[in-house]
Amino acid sequence: MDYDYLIKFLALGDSGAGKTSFLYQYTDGTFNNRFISTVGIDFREKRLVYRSQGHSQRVHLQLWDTAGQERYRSLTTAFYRDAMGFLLLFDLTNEQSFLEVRNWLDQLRDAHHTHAYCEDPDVVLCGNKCDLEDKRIISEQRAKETAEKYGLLYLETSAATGQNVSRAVEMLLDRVMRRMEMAVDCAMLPGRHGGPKPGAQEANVILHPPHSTCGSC
Ligand SMILES: Nc1nc2c(ncn2[C@@H]2O[C@H](COP(=O)(O)OP(=O)(O)OP(=O)(O)O)[C@@H](O)[C@H]2O)c(=O)[nH]1
Ligand SMILES: [Mg+2]
Repeated sequence: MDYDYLIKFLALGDSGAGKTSFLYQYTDGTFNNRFISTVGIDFREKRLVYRSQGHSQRVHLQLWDTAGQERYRSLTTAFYRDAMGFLLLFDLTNEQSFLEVRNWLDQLRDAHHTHAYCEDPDVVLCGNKCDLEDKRIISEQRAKETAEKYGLLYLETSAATGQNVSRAVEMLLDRVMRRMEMAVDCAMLPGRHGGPKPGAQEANVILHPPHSTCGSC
């Protein structure tokens, strides 16, 4: 194993919003104008180094790409429980895809009680296709208000030009890594299950792919 963390993210949102294009842009730096709708589920991978407070961690990112089409819904929602964070995409030139954001969040919440890592996972909302400014229907203000209402981070992205694509993934990674660090800190508090006894020396924590990333302690 030549990485410190295996992190699983999942992209969701309406068919045509640009999930597959976004992930290809992120992992390969390429973009294809042709629309080949995803059948079921797919994934892409990327290695990166996460730096925080002077430490470097080697991260293996697994990016699950779900089909937006309704007919695959029962298959794709089964993958929600293993994801540590979510990229929720809508198309800035398509009002319906924006209105569906609420439904996608409801489906995420339905999966919460069976979620393997956390009851309240981190979500970055991406208003995609921001390169198509002349076709834009959803204003940045409107999208930001929605993101705020649902407690999501928001970025305008373009899978075509690459604008904010890496930033969206890195923002999500930062949230997830902070959550994990908090979970470890909580576990190490005196008197907590698995933590050092009062008076014990501070332990050296070696971090491996987490089993519990929920930072609410
Ligand atoms: N101009 C522009 N076109 C985009 C962008 N992202 C995706 N597209 C185009 O939009 C279409 C749909 O993109 P996909 O990435 O296949 O959409 P998807 O969300 O994966 O769709 P499903 O697999 O059906 O759920 C394709 O023709 C892409 O080339 C973008 O940021 N800008
Ligand atoms: Mg797709």
